[in-house]
Amino acid sequence: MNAQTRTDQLLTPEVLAWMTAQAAQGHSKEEIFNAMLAAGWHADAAAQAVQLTAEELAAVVVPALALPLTHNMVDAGDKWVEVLFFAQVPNVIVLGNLLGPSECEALIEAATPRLARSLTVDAKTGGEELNADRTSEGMFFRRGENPIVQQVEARIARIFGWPQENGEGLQVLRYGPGAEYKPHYDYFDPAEPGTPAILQRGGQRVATLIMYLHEPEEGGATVFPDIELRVEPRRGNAVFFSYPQALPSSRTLHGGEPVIVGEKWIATKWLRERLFT
Ligand code: PD2
Ligand code: ZN
Repeated sequence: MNAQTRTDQLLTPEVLAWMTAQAAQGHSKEEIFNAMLAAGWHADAAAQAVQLTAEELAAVVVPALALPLTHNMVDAGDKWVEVLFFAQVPNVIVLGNLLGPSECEALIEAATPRLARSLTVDAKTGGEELNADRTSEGMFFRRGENPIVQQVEARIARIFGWPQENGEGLQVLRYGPGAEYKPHYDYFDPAEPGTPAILQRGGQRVATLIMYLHEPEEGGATVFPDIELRVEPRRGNAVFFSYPQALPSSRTLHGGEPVIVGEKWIATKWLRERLFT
């Protein structure tokens, strides 16, 4: 890119041509975005440009409901799962009966001895840090770690048409009274210095599935402030949402409200663009 495009921050034909060529060479939108940052673009302008060209150059493929609906149910192979809520943009789907009670119990039992105060990925370094916005305890299963995990991962892959290999290991979280997860985005912020290192392992997160393993007596809803959606935690149910671009305009800001009475347990599956190792 030449100096002029850097300083006026406009999507000139030259910039579009450069972006088209980058995409044709197989560079991801994150790589194009990072190259633009390195060339002196402001993060907002680069994000806007990447968003526009992503639509023009190629449809961004993200996980989505991949099975036909029959009376609001999908045949997930080993069980029927109910679609309780569906929004197209952002794509948010609430599923009923994704997990059976014994699957929820088995996941809780296997996770319990391994719980530790939750960490989040530190966007500055790519490492992990204690986060005051997240007052739960958690653990990660390895992908395919045990038969229940395998069964759940296979079901998720079928329903959302996304390779199991592109998924992170299942994370189980336990929230006691007062514990919450303040509103955030699940994608890695492209403007943070630690993000390129994180993206080396499977690219961006493109979708989240939060499965409720145990419902509190009061509190603990998952909320999406931008779309005024509130999902009550019900054992066996789940909420899915995708974010084709790592931008606030994805409107996937979401949080876990404080638990008031009882315990809330969830299992979260984050889906990446590519093979997650
Ligand atoms: O527990 C929740 O409701 C919740 C809210 C926001 C979980 C997550 N994010 C997550 O696991 O990313
Ligand atoms: Zn989240």
